[in-house]
Amino acid sequence: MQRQAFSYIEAVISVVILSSAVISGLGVFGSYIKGINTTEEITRAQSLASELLAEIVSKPFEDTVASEGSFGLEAGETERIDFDDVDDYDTWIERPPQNLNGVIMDGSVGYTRSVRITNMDVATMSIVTTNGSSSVKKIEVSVYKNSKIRASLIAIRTRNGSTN
Ligand SMILES: [Ca+2]
Ligand SMILES: [Ca+2]
Repeated sequence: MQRQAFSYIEAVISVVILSSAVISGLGVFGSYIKGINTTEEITRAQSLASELLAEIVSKPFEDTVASEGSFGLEAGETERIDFDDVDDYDTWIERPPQNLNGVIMDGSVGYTRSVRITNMDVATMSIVTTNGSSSVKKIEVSVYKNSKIRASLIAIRTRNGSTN
């Protein structure tokens, strides 16, 4: 009888140990899946950021119809397809990211693309100056997934067209 009692306790202990092993195993598995998701998000975000950065870098330094030192949107420019110079993209936000025709890009639901254009001091290449006041612009494209930053790419554009 006493032996049976021990067996029962042993069985309970075994079940408890098994349960905790399964739970901790699930925890590790959960972290593993989360890690994969984060890596995929970063890869996707970098791709979305570089695609838009390449588009912006390819544009003229400033609008050809505006006076030198212009910054921001010119008349009639409201959609990305209208943008024809680097600073037109300042404060542009896409949620979710779209192609030039406004079609949501594959696998981009939940992502947000935002752009910041800033004039920089020519000599130091680091001090941000007043809009339209210098010959160097910093282009920064950031991509978020569910409000978490997943990629941020920066390019420097100068008035003469060089990105170096
Ligand atoms: Ca402009
Ligand atoms: Ca423009």
